[in-house]
Parts: sequence; C-alpha cells; structure tokens
Amino acid sequence: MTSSTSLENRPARTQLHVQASGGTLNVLDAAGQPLLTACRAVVTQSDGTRHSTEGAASQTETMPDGIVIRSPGSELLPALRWHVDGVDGDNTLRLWLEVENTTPRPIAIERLDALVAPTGYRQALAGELEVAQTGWQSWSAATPPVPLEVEAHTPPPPVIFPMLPPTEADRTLVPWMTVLHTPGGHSLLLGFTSARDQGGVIAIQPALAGHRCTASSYAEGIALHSGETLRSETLLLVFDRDDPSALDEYARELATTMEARPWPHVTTGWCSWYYFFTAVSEEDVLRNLETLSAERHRMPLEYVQLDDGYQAHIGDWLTLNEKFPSGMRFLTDAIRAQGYRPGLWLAPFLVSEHSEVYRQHPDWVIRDAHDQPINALHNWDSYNYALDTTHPEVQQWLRRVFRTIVDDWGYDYLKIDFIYAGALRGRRYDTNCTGVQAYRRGLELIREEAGDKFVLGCGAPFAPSVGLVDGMRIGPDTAPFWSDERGQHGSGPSLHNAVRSTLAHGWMQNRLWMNDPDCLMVRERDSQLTFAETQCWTTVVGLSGGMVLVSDDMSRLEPERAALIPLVLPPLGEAAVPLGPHIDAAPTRMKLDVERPWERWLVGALFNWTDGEKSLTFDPAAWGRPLGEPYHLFEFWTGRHYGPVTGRLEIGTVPAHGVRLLAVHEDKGRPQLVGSTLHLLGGAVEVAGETWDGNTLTVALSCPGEHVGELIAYAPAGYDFMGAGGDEVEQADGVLKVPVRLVDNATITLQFAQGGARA
Ligand code: 9PG
Repeated sequence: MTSSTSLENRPARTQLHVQASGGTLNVLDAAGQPLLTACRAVVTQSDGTRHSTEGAASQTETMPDGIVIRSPGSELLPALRWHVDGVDGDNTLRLWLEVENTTPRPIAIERLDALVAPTGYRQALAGELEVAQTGWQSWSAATPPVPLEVEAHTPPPPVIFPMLPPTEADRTLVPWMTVLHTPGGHSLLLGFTSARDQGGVIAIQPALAGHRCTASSYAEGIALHSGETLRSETLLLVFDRDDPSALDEYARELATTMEARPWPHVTTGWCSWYYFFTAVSEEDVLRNLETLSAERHRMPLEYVQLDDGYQAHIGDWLTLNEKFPSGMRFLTDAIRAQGYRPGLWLAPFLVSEHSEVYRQHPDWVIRDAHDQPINALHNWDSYNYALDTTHPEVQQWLRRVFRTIVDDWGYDYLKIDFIYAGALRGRRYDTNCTGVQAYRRGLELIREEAGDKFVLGCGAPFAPSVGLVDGMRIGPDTAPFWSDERGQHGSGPSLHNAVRSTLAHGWMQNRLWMNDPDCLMVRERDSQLTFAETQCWTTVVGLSGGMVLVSDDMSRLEPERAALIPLVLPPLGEAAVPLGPHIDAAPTRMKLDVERPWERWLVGALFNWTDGEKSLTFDPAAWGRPLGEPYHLFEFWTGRHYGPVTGRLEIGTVPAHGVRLLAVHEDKGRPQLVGSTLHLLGGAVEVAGETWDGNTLTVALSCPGEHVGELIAYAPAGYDFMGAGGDEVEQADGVLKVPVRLVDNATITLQFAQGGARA
C-alpha cells in the first residue's frame, strides 16, 4: 500500500513530500528530489533481536498533520507505531516510535530508532559530509559541521561519552542533535527535542550509497511487560534551513517540551577555582572579598562563589576541611555583609572511595553488571563513584545536603558539578529505569530543595537538564594556557577548547538556560596566556552574552589587566552568532546585529586561530552588508578608525590566537557616533540613544557601574567641531575621541558648526 501526505494546504514555503510504502518512508523536496530514502524505524531488544517497520504487513494511516505507520504485533513480536508528524509547511518533521509488547512475556528494550535512513541525507558520501557535534555534556567537545572523522576508538569514559558502548571503528556518534552539511550546500538538522526518559544519539556511518544515519533513543534495557507501551523521545528534522534559524527552531522546541526556566538577568560574580584550585582557604575568599568590594564601582558583580576545596572529601559535603576553620555560616555572613550573594560548588552525585559517605553506604552507588561500583572518574587521587539517585536513602541524604547548604549555610547559588555521574548507565535500586530518568529524579530533588536559588549545571548532560537548571556550563574548563596538551579530543582544560565549545553553543543562550562560557581570567602573573589570548577570551565571553564569573586573585591582579573586567560588565544577555570559515573546528567570526530605535549596526569579531601572525580583512559582503555603501569601522582593541570606506578593508595583522573586534556603522554623511570603548560591545550595552539636530550630536549613556573610556565620533568635511562641554577631545581627520567617565548615566553633547571645509 502506498500513500502520501501532500502539502497542498500549506504555506508557500512548504517543500516536503512524504511517501510511505511497505513500512518505509521517502522524503522528497518540492522538485521531487529525494532527501531521505527507504527510511524505517527499528526497535532493538537487549538480546539483540530487532524489529523494523519495514515489511508487507505494515499499514500507513494518514492523519491531519502527518502519518502513522503501524506494524502489527503478535504472540512473538511486539507491535510498532511510527509517527511522522508536523509536516507543517516549515520544512520540519517530527518522528517518534512506540513499541507495544503484544507477547505474553516481558521484553527488555535496548533502544528505539526513531529514524534509520540507510543511505542518509541526499545520499551524500560519508567522506563528503560535514557533521556538527553538540557534545553529550558540558565538557564534551562541540563543533560546527566539520568533515566526518572516522575515529579509530572512542575516547575513554566517562568525561566524554559514558553512556554508550564503544564506537565501532567507522561510526560517529553525536548525542542529542546534529547538523549535516552536504557538498551541494544543503543542510539537515536532526535533534531530539525531549529527553525526560531516554538519551538520544545520532549515529553516522559510511554506506555503499551515501551514509547511514540512525537516530536512537536509548531505553537501556528496561523491561516492557505484556500489554505495555514504550515511546521514544521525539526527533525533529529541519531541512535546508540556514543557520542559525534551524538551531533556533530546535532550541525553541527543546525549551518548550522540557519547560526551560528562563533566568531573569545575566549572572555575574567571582569564582575561586581558576586561581586557587583545591588550595583555596577561608582567608583567600575573605581577601578577595575585600578587593572586590573596594572595586565594586568598576566591577559590579552579584555573587562570590567558593569552588572545590572546602570539603573533607568528595561526597562529604557537610564536613569542612581545616582550611575553613570558622565554618560556612561565618563565610556567607561575611560575603553578604559586603553586599554579595554567596555561591557554593559541590559534586552532589559523586562520592570518593575515601569518603565517609561511601565507607558507610557502599550500597548507595551505581554498580555494573558484576556488581562493582562504576568509576565515574578518577580525579583528586581517587576513584569516584556515582550516587544512585533512585535509592530512597540517597534521596534523603541529598535533601539533607541541600537543605543544610541553602537553609543553614545560606548559599544562594549552587554550582552542581560532575552531575553526568547521576546519568551513567548501570544497576540501580530502581531496576527499571534509565540513566536519564535517574538523573532527572536527582535534579528534581535538588531543584525542590534549592527553590528559587540559582542552580548552575556543570559536567551536565545537555538535553535532560533543560527545565531543571538556571545556568549551564557549555564547554570544557578554561585554563591559564592556550592548547590542550593532554589530547582529550577537545574536552580537556584549555582556553582553546573553552573557546571552541562556547562558539558552538551560542544557540542555547537564554533559550535553554543562561550559558556559562566558564570563567574570565585576565591575570598576567601565573598564566601562560599571551595578552592577545586574554583579549580573545574577554571578547568571546563578552560576545557569548552569557554569565561572567571572574576567577583571579583580585588582591594581586595587575591594574592594566583588571581594567579588562569592566569591559564585559554588564553582560548583554544575547549571544553573537558564530560564522565561518572554520579553522580547527572553530568559527573565525562572531556577529552581533545591534538594532536600536535610532540605528542598526554591526558588532563583529574576527579571530586568528592560527599559531602565527595573520593579516585580516573585513569584507562587508561576507557579513551581509550592502555592497558599495560607505561605512565606518572602529576596531576596539587597537582603537583604530577606518572610514568612510566602501568594499573590502585590510585591518592589519593580528597575533596568534588574537582577535579584532569591529563596530561597523553606515556612514550618515553628518556627525555621528562610530564607536565606544566604554564597553566591549561598542555601544550595544551603554548607548541609550543618539540624536542629531543639525548642530548637536547628543549621545545618551546608561550603564551600571563606572566605565572609563572614549566615545568615537566622526564628522565629515564641512562640519567644524565646536566643543563638547569642557572635555579635552582629541581630533584628527574628522575623528573625535571624547573621553568619558560614565557612572550609571551620562549625556554627551558634541557641538558642530556647518560651513568650514577641512584642510
Ligand atoms: C573543580 C572543577 C571546577 C571546574 C569544573 C570541574 O576530567 N576531570 O578530571 C575534570 C576535572 C575537573 C573539572 C572537569 C573535569 O572541572 O568544570 O569549573 O569546578 O571541576 O574540581
């Protein structure tokens, strides 16, 4: 039987045509070009038995918004129902698979493949396909679509990918979501838009024709009793939609189904980790608190967050070590007394083999098939096991930990780290639940105890965390050095790895949670980073739109380095969009379109990811700007103005791993603002208005904290600058540099007289 859903009644953008026959599906574009061919859905049982929708017995039913393919069950085989939904005129499809146990015995379900496309998207050869990596959790390497790497092995668990069996030599696994690019310039996003029960993984592997693409929802062997039904998570397909709109669509649907919690403002603060590491002491925190407080006018930060290093052992969170002699209440009182809100790190689902908790309760941890505790990671000179969040005693213990931290100690910000441990596959008290279900039970309980406190997920699997955390670390640890020498496949601590993942996860910002790109470090001492690399990270953090946590010893920070911090405060809250070309899987550009009632302009970053000096060019065409129209370009880090110019512009050389940060304004043919050094985003944060009345250029500024810098204005020939109300304005070739000390609000007026011609 053949049936097809055509799309007559859909809006004009509709291009999909779905044909079903014999339990398989073809998806064609409007011109009849095949996009996906002979697709099926498959259930795999834990004993290896597989059932596919493909077969003569399958029936297709047409529904108002899609189709259902039914493959009947029997005493021996379960029944399948494959839903293909939302053929809604926007080049999107939603797929999910249900399995019903029609047999008299329980069956163990390993996974539900919501899509098996044996020749892949447009039959592109695996060798020609580009594949994006989202990362399983915070620290996993994430990249834009890059050529498929045929890995000889899977990086070792648990940090990178603990959920799955080892990758076969020729299979690439992408957790949660991927974007495929074909050589012909076409794209397909495949992503699971729900993750309450099962982990979603997309596997890509070479095939004789094209590539095989399988989207699986992992049930991890849970038992399905006779008469019961199990449903996969929902897979979204977005065909041929340009970045970033496909990612926007995915983020929107994931946020909706998972009930994301939008946090009302961007979180800022100080964190102890990236200077003190585990050596942090009470005295270090108090000393930093003092400096922060003295500098508050320049660095208005909200939280002071103590990281790893206070606890007796990993797992024994309520027992402090000797470096915190006065206790936690003393510390949080001191933090509050200075007007900051206290934050605390803990790894709630981890217990060290040396912890008191594990010694007393060895039955509280997740175990493998041989009843051995699963090592969630080796760190801190110890094996660390994963608490079983389905165990009632563990739940009670976790409640006690969080109640103490929140109610007795008074913490307002909880950085819950290494929480992937709660999602590991293994044997639990509840023998019939997946890692994702156990993980969410653990997070739900923390959420309940934390109430409206800020909860930052770290080392956290992405999709199942949506709706339960307020902030999310979106990359590996930053570090006071550039590159990852430890070869952890882009997942180890290094500035380069942090940069790459931050750029790859911009689409999450403010949709799923508040992104945490990881801490800003600006120090010169105790760091191998060059100044260019420090400027680069400051730029990436600023353009990420996400959280700004600084992590230096503030009491020893060089003044010229400390001056970098106010440049990213307050954060904008909106993420710039990454743009290619890519070098080493990192986009070389970031773009922020600033739209204000008085003007639209561009803030763009151009990165040099090479290991040597490089000369850079600004090409308006590549940034979506009209060709041939005169514009002004102001470069933030060098303070150089160019313009008015048209066409391509050489902007000089940049050191290795350095950046040029551009404000690009169209030329208005009269005096105008062309840049600002008060804030890194060149006016997007601090400029509240700009007016021109024929003689006077008025710029309204509004921004919390003290910002010292310059406004850059340009006056074409024929306008004589008459003054700016007392300030010493530097003037050359029509460019005016107006020194400004902005505290909260200011209005700058620049007077001009018409008539004179510049010599
Ligand atoms: C505290 C740190 C900081 C940091 C977190 C996290 O694989 N590992 O061994 C590994 C160790 C530390 C780590 C990540 C991975 O860093 O991201 O901000 O809180 O823990 O120990």
